[in-house]
Amino acid sequence: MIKFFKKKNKKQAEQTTDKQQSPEDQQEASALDQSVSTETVESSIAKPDEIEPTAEPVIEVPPELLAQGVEPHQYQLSQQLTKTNDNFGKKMKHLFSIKKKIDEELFEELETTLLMADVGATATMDVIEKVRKSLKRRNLSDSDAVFESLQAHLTELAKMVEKPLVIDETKQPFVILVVGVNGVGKTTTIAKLARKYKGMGKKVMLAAGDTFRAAAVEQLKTWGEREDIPVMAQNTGADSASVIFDAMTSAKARNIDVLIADTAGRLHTQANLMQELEKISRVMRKNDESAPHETLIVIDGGTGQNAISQVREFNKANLLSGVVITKLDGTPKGGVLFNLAAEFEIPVRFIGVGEKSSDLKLYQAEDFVKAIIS
Ligand SMILES: Nc1nc2c(ncn2[C@@H]2O[C@H](COP(=O)(O)OP(=O)(O)OP(=O)(O)O)[C@@H](O)[C@H]2O)c(=O)[nH]1
Ligand SMILES: [Mg+2]
Repeated sequence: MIKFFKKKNKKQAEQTTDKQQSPEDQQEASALDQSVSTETVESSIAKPDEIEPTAEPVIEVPPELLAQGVEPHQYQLSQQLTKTNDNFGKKMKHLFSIKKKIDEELFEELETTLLMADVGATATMDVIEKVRKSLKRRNLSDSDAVFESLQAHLTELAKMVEKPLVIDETKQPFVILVVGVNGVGKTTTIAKLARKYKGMGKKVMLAAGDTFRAAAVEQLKTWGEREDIPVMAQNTGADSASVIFDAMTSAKARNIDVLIADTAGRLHTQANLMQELEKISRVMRKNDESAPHETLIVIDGGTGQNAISQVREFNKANLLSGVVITKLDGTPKGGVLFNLAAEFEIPVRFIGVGEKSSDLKLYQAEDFVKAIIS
């Protein structure tokens, strides 16, 4: 039975190019609908003893910083982004401490520091040009003014992509589709998001749309157990679009507020796998024509320039609505955020700063810039 649905799915999804539902589409949707009760298995939500719940970390700000008015969340973020700060903020501070006068050499050094932190050529040139102009306009000539101006213009750039994800409560469920290349942190980010929204009092469900590897389904189920969140899954090798479609139907029946769907990692250069993502979105629209309500691309913060080609390729069909940059705790190259901001207008929704489910931060431009250069 499931084979029949899969074949039908593929053929129809390839033929469907618009959002309107043809009689065949409706038939397919109803066929998928019927498969829910027979093919979908829900993971146990009992908490196994061996899994420790992730407690919220206690943040202790050193007294001297507390006295300077540093807030706990800002201190914590600086600690988490310390590698980028060492490679970026500290280098700049050092540069400005040894060079008090503004000259071409200072700008060159500045340019190198920005490029080394993966800020990217476009953003680097743009920011340096703006710093030069603003110093000239205000007739300033000491390097402290350069530092302040630099911070202001980087913040301006970072703010261009600051647009938090708002869960539209009229959508039930609000469906988040998570995509990206292999190993960037998609599944971990899903667990983090699930925890965040559950903590906000929402009813959350996960869909194991990565049907490629057996371990992928197990990984999501383990997170579900750990966070006490239901996971809708089918067998390895099942059609990813059908799994997500079925999960949407089930979520609707259970009044779930937020459904987050995992997908298999894929190289942005694999055209057939990229088309599969378009198919997933098309099939989701057969269930709810406004879905997915958010398509998040997960980018590994340490990827460098490759992040740009990943976003470009994944966005070819204009599917992306948000970005999550992960692993910023482990990279000195957090400047990639500015690179993405200068190249695309896609909002950065969250940043990942560790492996635990509590290690997800809402992206806030000012806090981010302060954490990496202060
Ligand atoms: N340090 C750190 N590690 C992270 C972060 N996010 C994810 N990871 C780690 O990155 C590795 C890959 O994470 P997954 O969530 O499995 O990545 P994925 O994109 O789902 O991988 P595939 O499904 O294989 O494509 C795991 O070891 C995670 O613990 C983060 O923000 N910081
Ligand atoms: Mg995964």
